[in-house]
Amino acid sequence: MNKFQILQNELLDNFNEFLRQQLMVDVQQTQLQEGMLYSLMAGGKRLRPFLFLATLASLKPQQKLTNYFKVAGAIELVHTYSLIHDDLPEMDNDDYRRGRLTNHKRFTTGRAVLAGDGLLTHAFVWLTDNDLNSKVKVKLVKVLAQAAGVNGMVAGQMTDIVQTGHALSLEQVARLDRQKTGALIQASVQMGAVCMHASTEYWQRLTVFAANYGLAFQIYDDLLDILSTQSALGKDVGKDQLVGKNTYPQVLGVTEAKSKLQQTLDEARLELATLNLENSPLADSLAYFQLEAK
Ligand code: GRG
Repeated sequence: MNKFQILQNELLDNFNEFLRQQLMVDVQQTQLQEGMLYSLMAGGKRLRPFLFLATLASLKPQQKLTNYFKVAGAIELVHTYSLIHDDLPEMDNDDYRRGRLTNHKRFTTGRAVLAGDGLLTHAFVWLTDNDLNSKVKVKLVKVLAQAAGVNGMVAGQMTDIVQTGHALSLEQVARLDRQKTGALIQASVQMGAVCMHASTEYWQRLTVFAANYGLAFQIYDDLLDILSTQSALGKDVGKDQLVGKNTYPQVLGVTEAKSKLQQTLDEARLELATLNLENSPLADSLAYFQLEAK
């Protein structure tokens, strides 16, 4: 097991239990609580909160990591809201996520919109209702709101829904991915840097690491999508069959997208090595990206 996996092993059950208990205490309206819990406890990987916790662990905090669960939880609340809204009929119109009915299929669209609204809003309660100092809390609010908001995830989602079916250039795809998926991943690492009062150099290098991580995450997700389709079809998926998807593999082709992924991971690793963090839990989080067997 690597250091990132050890961290997950030690804290994942605890963190999941924290999320459930805290939400049950905080959300008094029964149907709202039910809708929020349905998606929050649906078996997500908790990648973003654990990137945040791994950043803390790598920088050796004085406090226990469990003291940061509300901040880690806030990131997961925002992520979960984005998935519920992304699945809605007027967005991606998905019936299933994580192997079960999407929130709107289970509860109606109105209730799903409100569960998402509740999760997004409540994230900022958790960010501020904790024992961290006020300056740190203000910075956390700013980093998360900017990543999730009008020049981050919401902007990426807007581009995505209006551009589907229109071919984008590589630069446009990169921008879309950076906003839609990368911004929240980047914020997760930055929020760890904020909590640890990181110097400018650490902040900048961790930001570059996280930007590369976010990009790798999206390319990897798109590649897995194609590679699983290929193995189901028993043949290669050609570039022309990917049209309208606006992904790296569509623009670059599968082979080029794989080397772009590798290059992105190398760049991420280099930033951490410069900070002497090459053997940290954060560096080990890069082991998530495994294409060899696929
Ligand atoms: C509705 C404002 C708004 C934004 C939605 C995140 C997002 C923006 C859409 C999701 C679309 C999607 C499936 C993108 C691929 C990458 C991605 C974010 C996958 C889901 O994240 P995981 O794999 O999910 O971390 P789990 O289920 O593990 O939490």
